[in-house]
Amino acid sequence: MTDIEYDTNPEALAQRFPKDFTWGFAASAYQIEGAAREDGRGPSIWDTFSHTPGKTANGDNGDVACDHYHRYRDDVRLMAQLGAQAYRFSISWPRVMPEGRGAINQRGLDFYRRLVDELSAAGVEPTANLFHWDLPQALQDRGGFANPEIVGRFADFAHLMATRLGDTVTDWMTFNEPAVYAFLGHADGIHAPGLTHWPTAIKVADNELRAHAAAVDAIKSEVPAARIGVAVDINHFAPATDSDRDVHAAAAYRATRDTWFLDPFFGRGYPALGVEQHRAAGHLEGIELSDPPHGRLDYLGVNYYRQETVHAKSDAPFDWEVLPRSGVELTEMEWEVVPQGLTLGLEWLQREYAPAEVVITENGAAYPDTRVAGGEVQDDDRVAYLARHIGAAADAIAAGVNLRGYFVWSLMDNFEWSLGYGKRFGVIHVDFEDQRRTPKRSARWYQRLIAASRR
Ligand code: IFM
Repeated sequence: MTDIEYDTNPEALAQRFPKDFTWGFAASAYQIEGAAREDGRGPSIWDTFSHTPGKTANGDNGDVACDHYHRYRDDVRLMAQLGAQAYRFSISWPRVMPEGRGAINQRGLDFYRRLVDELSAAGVEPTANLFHWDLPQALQDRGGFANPEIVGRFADFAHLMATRLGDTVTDWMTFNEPAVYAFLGHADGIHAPGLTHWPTAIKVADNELRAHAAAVDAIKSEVPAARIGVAVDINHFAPATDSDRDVHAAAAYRATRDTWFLDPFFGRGYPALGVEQHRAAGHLEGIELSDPPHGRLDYLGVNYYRQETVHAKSDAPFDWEVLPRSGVELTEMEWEVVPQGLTLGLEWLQREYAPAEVVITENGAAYPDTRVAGGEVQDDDRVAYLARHIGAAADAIAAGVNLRGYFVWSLMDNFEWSLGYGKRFGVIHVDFEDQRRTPKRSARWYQRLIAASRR
């Protein structure tokens, strides 16, 4: 795919978006909050996983992270100074329900109340995400998302949060990247809870879809005007060559991963190609699949980062690998930078599913951030990445996609899961020794774009 040049001038770029387009910042609880054992918070599966030797780079964990639990006021102030119109945060389930069911932790609820009040006072619209992977350990001990009882538990949690925050929060997300949670955590074993059993991963995915539907009912029963979405991670799947094998492998990869969630969310049940591939690979052993309920999405959240180039090793199901294509620019994650993949992905979603609205709920990049001048990180690579992807988003709007908002990932450098603190995605630099926050050049660039969008 040939890359397209985009204007990196933020003022020019802003003019390509409708005036009521929303520009925001995104983060998640375990990655930034810290205060892991404070004020009655219970342990999550990420506490367990990150404290298990060998599971994360350098043994890093989220015990302190960005200490956002104590510094949220300063973080909101900084975000507001940068012009944020919206902020997407997640709620730590074990902070508000330490065991995931039963007893409620008022001090945990108070934290989120203070956070949304602070955001409102600063004129920043909150988007509350219910699940960004930090399941209460006590629920994992009962089988976690593989146990169907989770559906009711999740609905109870959603209902609790709707009753406590629904007067202020209109925009909700049920799950962030349900495929990553199900498959990286239960089949690949590289995320919490660290399991490597495909049939379990399939059950987890199924219960996520059912829990989503139950949570929609629970939230809407309290907050009828709520706008509820989900964030799926959609990469651009490209066959390594034009061979039938590679083309088929790329299609099969998409059907077993992205459309495995998208089709049910849009009321179509599981995709036939995905079922065929999972079944042939033995992933459905002992499972009677039935189609989950319609997701009734008010908007579809899209997390886009990269192209994934799929090489078939044979014709066998799941016998493929994703390797960077030679000559393609990479981020520090070794992710292929292909902005046009975002345009194509958004156009495909519009054609295929016609979502009511689309919001880019994450987009951003990790870079080493070693160039510093005048105390500010000169992250020209991140500026170029953002400019090209925001340009690609504007192309999608021009092509008819009903895109309503964009959240940069991430507000600040944070705990990048099994990769620890080494991979920095923030537009705000965090010094993890003293917790000092310093906006990078990319934050200043984004600030100019948001300011220009208001003119
Ligand atoms: O940091 C993660 C985030 O938690 C989910 N989406 C991808 C980001 C970068 O890997």
